[in-house]
Amino acid sequence: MSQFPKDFLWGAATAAYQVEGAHDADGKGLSVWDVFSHLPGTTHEGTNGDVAADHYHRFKEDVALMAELGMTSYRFSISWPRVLPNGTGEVNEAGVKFYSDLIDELLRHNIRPMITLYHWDLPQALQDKFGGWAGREIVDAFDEYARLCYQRFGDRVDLWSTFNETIVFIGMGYFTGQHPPKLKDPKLGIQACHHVFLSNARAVKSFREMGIKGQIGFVNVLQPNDPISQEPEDLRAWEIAEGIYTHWLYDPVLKGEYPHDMLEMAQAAFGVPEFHPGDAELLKENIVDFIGLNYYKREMVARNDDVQGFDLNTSGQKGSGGGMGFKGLFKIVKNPNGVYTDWDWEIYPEGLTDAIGRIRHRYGEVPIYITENGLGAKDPIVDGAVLDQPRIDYLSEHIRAVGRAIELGADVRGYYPWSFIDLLSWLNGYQKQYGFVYIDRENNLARKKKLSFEWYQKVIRSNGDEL
Ligand code: BGP
Repeated sequence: MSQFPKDFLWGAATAAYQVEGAHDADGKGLSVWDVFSHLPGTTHEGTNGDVAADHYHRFKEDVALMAELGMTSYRFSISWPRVLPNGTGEVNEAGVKFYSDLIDELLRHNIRPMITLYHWDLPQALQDKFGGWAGREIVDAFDEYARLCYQRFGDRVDLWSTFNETIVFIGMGYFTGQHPPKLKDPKLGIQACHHVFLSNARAVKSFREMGIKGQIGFVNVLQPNDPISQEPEDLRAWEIAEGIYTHWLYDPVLKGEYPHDMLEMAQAAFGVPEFHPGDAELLKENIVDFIGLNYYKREMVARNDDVQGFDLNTSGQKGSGGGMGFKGLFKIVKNPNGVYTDWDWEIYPEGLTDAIGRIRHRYGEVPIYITENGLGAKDPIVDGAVLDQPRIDYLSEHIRAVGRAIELGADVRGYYPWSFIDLLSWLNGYQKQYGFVYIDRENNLARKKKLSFEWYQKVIRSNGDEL
């Protein structure tokens, strides 16, 4: 008997910049990623999302494949500059129509849409105008954008999330300089992150004021960190890593306030976040309905006297990255007993059960969706067939881990592997594949079902019994 509830959602996920392509079609404005990815040296071999999977033009074919797969929900994001080319003001009706048609097509196939409002592709116009997330004006701009989406799509869509993985677009955008706007300015980053929390709260408030029928949540990376030893310095480093990766990102949206210890540390070190009158109340009064969890790996953490920066493996050659950490706080080290992907991500399914437990322990019984989970790999092709058995092994172990969390009482309502189809990996190009559907980039982006496609079909049909 399956542990998964009868109405459990079996989905898959994508994000606009990574899948749509059509980066300048039909009146779309530029996003910060359209600009950043064209700067020399920013991404793996200069890859970008100009064409991506061309989902913009082929969404009907893709939705038909989703239906064949048996998906009951699809998580995708809206490209803000596609609907508001300047970030605010004039609406691009052609962009609105694309999403409207996509939603209708999904509903025609009984696939429930889950919309992410922000998956990193900020309108470049707002970056230029007031520094994007660093400017307080972003809170009004995001609210205008969110209201437009609720107004146009809220009659047909009842699952929404405001943000995807703030730790990544703020951390890599403002602390390590690997995403736009390419800054290494922690003070500005902490303030920009505050504006994200305010924007979330305002958009949640608007959602409720407008009476949209449905639920609105926030999507975070779920990354259990474990200390490499029980030495006091490693334990302290681990506490700080947990404070940053988890408490800082989850508390403001689930408790409506910052973790006090971390807030004191940030204010002592940098004098931010700066609160305006009303900020604390806005956060407190608008906590989200659910939390979306993106789980890929855990990290082992140690004291750090030497490493500054995050030298990522973006090639898929094991061991090609370098040190990762913030000097004086913590660093990420390899687990000597761990199993790793070619991108040096630890494969650790039990971490998913544990980390859900940690969330319940800190925040109580909040509804949970697993909004991303998957294996990035260069899939083997044998006689034209894409034999991605390692992905099947990875996903089946992780679905078991979700099942165990449910047995332990967690309110997990859906599972969305990353990704439905092969798409652009932000810094790793098209060689890091995640999809159930392969795209032949040599043959007019033809779609081809992988071995995992058939396997996931069975999983869905059996409601998680056949893994
Ligand atoms: C998450 C993002 C996704 C996706 C995924 C895989 O952080 O929300 O957009 O890219 O990670 O990461 P990567 O493409 O770096 O392997």
